Amino acid sequence: MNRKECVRFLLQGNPLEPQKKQGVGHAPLNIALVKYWGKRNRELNLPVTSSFSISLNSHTHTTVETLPHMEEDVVVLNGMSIPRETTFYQRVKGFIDLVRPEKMAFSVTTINEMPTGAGLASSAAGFAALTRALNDLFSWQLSDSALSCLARLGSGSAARSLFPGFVLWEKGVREDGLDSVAHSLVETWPELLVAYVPISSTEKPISSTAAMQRTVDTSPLYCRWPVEVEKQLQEATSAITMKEFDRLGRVAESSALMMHGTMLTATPPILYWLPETVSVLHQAWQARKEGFQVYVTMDAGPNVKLLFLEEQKELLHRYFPKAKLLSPLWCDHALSS
Ligand code: 2P0
Repeated sequence: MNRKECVRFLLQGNPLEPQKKQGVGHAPLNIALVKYWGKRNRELNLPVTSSFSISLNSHTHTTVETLPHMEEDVVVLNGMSIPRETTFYQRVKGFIDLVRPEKMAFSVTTINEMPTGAGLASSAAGFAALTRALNDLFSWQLSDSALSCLARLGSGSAARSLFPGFVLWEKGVREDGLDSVAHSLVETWPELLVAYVPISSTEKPISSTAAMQRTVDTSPLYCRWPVEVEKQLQEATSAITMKEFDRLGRVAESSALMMHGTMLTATPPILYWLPETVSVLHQAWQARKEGFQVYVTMDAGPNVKLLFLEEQKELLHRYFPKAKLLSPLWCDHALSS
């Protein structure tokens, strides 16, 4: 099954034309605690392993409208019109092509609550919000699982940004990927906090899509990745059920370091870290020795995210003066509107 066939299957019995002039959708950022790194099917963004994230109370808001007298889509991000030659424009257009009625152009207007300069701008929240906006515009009656499947076709990690709280994206086993969808866990943990240390917001030297592919294709360590992720997923969910913060922190930190380890051993090697990334890691390990139970995670970039408990919140700025707090999102009524 290719992307178009997959979408046709998901939309069976649903309107194939917009039912109103404008659709809106909202979706939260998410940070993976057990990372997604590697695809078993590149066209459908089917992952090699399941992954596990926490959604954050910082949203992307998207509005989609039909453009009756125009031939080309218009894409606006944070008030700036995006040129059609950019990868961003082409990815948005490519996603709309999957559901586009013949000769219909759209405008897509997106606002990120998180400033783009923070280096946390995410395709996950972007494609999840766009999926919800299209769902609204076309008045589809799709389940959250079907929406997660659809969002995944835009960007893998978008499958997780449809949901609040702790979210598990099941890798699935089907070739068509219809079982590769995410869902929230019932457990919440309101005392768990997240922060990030901004280090650089310049464009990545290599996209995460390309970096994970190179890692799968060339890292001699990658064969170990699926085995370790399986153990990490068990450990993370068990730590959450038992409310054992150190266990959760250790597994999240280990997942991030292992992911960067596989990249470092790719050919040519991939290193997103900057000198300051290493300094923040050392600061976190020193802070732990001194009693601040703080753990780090990093994505495909140099910025460091921190995990810690509310009861130690006052230690955050003592150890990390530049850190900015990001509250997790435990439930969000706006998401299902
Ligand atoms: C994650 N990342 O689990 C991992 C950890 C970055 C590091 O998912 O090719 O933008 O669109 O499926 O989802 C970023 O990769 O990649 C990502 P595509 P995506 O959050």
